[in-house]
Amino acid sequence: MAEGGARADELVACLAPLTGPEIEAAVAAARAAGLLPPTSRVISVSLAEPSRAALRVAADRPAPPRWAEVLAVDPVRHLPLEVVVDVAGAQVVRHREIPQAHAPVTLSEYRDCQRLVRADPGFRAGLLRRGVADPAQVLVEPWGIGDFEQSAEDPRRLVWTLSFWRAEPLDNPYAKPLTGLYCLVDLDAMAVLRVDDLGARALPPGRGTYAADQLGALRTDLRPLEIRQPEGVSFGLDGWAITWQRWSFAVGFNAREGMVLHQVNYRDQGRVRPILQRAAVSEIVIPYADPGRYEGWRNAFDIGEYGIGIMTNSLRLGCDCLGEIRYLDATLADSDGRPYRIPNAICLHEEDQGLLWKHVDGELGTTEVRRRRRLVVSFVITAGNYEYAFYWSFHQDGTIECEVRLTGVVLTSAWSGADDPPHGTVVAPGTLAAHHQHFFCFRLDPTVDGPRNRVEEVETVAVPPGPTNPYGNAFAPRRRLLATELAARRLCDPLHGRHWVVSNPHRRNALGRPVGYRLVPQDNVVAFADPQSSVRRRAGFLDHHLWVTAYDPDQRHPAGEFPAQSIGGDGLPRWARADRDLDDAELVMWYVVGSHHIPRPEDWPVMPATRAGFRLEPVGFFDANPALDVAPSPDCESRR
Ligand code: ABN
Ligand code: CU
Repeated sequence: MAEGGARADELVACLAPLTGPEIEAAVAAARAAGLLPPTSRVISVSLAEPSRAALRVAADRPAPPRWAEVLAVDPVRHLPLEVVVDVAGAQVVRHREIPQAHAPVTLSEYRDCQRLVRADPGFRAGLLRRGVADPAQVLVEPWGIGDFEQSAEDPRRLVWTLSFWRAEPLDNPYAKPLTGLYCLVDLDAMAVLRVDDLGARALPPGRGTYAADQLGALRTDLRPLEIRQPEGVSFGLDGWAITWQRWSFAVGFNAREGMVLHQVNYRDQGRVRPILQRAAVSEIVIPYADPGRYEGWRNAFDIGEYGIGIMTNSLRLGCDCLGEIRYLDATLADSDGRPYRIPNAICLHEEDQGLLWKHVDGELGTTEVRRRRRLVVSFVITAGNYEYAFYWSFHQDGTIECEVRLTGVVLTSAWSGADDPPHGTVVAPGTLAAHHQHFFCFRLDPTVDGPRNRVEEVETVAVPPGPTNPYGNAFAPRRRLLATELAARRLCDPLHGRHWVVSNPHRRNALGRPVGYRLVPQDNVVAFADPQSSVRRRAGFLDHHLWVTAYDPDQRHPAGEFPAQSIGGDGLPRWARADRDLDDAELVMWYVVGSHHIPRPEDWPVMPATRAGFRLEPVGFFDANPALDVAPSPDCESRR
């Protein structure tokens, strides 16, 4: 760092999420400048993150100023508004109105829409036809309408609603789906446009009970399992900056993506080596397979249409997280632009994860064995019926692991047809859970030992038998440079061990090879909806599991900035058409992982968590096993 440059801790601080006073100052400045009309509703107030270039020049200049991005919707003019404010100076830096875009649902709109629908006479008549007298017992879920029902020129913000009945106040509402009763709501005018009653179906008889205090006898044969760290945790937490073993990184949080990781570095023999500039889940989409009227519209974009930061849970010690835990609180803005806190939004803890490495030398009679410990940073969201828990883990061998656990309650319809319906599973009497898929698009900004990287695809092929392979046993990895954006749109191929290596052509390890990290897929699946279907057009990123793009600070979200009601084509498919050069460039990798869900009775009434994810593993980044110097655990000194 040059004289006068920002210190590392100042660079981390400039990526920290906005504080409550900063949110207040930004909204006040936007209002004072007349850029937030009184009728406007605030969607989010988030840190306007400095670009990679701004962070780079800060190495020899003061840290970039903190800017807030105030995103609001003007429901009268049907426009999203964006105001960027220099927080310290209370100055508007830039602002824009975004025509032809539909803003996501705000927190207040979500609740107001529920109230509105419950009070609607047409909806109430539909409830009565289903034997439901009290609308207060009805759960109403506003769902993004996509490009159904509306022309592209129609600027109104529409949602449609699904509803479910709590027959008793503490019941699981998804046990009584009010199938066939749908409302179309104009969020801007906050008015019910239409109630469609396609005919009542008999409600399932069950209650879908899962709460401990309603289930009766619970198991009593588990003895306590305690996780204790009597000398405290081994990680350091300084504001939003985290250090553990050789790792350092900063945590961020925003209303749209939830938790974000910044500046993931590894200290290697005194040298701080960058690996990722940024990592976050950047879109979630759930295409459902039921072709029925309205059922065929279900395909939530939980990030772009709502925001998963605002869906983030407050975690509880001993419940969500076990052991010696540290939490970070999140601060977001409500629809009036006032800050509010989500206590314990992010959980940090260490975990013993079994073996790290071991060898027994039979002749010498020696055993060397090391336990694997990892640092886990996590947050959990509730998106209507589902929970998604996101875990980012840092390992002692240089691995970064990202795991999503999917749990919660499957989305249901009332069903009186065949026992073996083609598009779903009967999970309980009269209760149909449609087949569906959950896709997560992760955005990873690699900086493997420096800002300029390249990505190669590696897969293993059999060598044809012949003079160079006389025993027919040979096989070899094949590497192929993904040189441009169109060439870098790839699918997984687990049968050939396909993975992608991001490397730095300017830095070599002790063996003379470029240093790299590989993105290793785990279970994955293709999207089955037709390529011309609404959801596939709007979530064009589903066409491939891997995309690599040239870094552009304005290309942030894989289905576009405003996927709500989009007609499709924006985001990754559009950017990749530029076919920019990716060799030795500032890159962004986008990994799309699908969790395929053909529901089973065991998923009812609440799903045991399933997993989806990927790993980033060093490949020639180090000269040898970087976890060699992990000490044996106290009970396990080397044995001779
Ligand atoms: N999964 C769609 C959704 C998101 C948030 C709230 C309700 C429903
Ligand atoms: Cu599912």
